Amino acid sequence: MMTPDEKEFFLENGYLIARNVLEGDLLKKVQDEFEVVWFAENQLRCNQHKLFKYRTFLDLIEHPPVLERQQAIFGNQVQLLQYDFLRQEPNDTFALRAWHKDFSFTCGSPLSINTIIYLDEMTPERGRTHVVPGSHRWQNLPTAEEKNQPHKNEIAVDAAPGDAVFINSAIWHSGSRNQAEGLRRGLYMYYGYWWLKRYETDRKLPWQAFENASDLRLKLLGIRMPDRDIHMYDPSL
Ligand SMILES: O=C(O)CCC(=O)C(=O)O
Repeated sequence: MMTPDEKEFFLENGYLIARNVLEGDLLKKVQDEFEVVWFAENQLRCNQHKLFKYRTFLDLIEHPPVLERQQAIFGNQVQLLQYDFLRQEPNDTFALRAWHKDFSFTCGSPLSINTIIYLDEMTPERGRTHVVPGSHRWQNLPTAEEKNQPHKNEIAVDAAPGDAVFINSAIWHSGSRNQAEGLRRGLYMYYGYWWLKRYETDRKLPWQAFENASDLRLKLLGIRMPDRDIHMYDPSL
């Protein structure tokens, strides 16, 4: 699912755009159910603690075009760290740029990867995601002056509904303001090594996440470890 060229590009630049990660009936189902879940839940903090109640969104954590690309980087050591929705109405008040790293630890290889699956056409008016290629190798965070300004080396992610961007969580990136007519919606699936702490581990995940859960799902949820513990762990397992 991740060709050697794609992997090289990702490791070098810190991001990778993948087309048609969701398509056809599945894309339509996800777009429709996104709205149902968003309004059924309280429209805020729509993360794994809510999404796992819904089969469609639970199943997506194992969706091969997403998971196999994570496995291309993390092997069998992959865990889901966080999962949520973003839904921006037209004419929202988001900043045009808000540069940040999701995870500030500069390392020779990716420790975690955020995956954004877009549900709407990402045009300049809709407020595309921006990344600064190569910035995953930088130690520094954006300064107060840089934080809300376009960056001279930035790249805008053009995407159709169902396309995704995989971003090394240490890359400088930014969302943007929705100045288009329709919604700006995305699924944010954040994976990393099994020995990283998942987000919000102080709260129990919904029981539906564990119903008939496979070994793979339990590993993705950080419940089952690939080995007894991390000591002398063999990454080829
Ligand atoms: O919505 C986007 O384009 C980027 C969101 C973002 O910055 C993030 O997930 O950390």
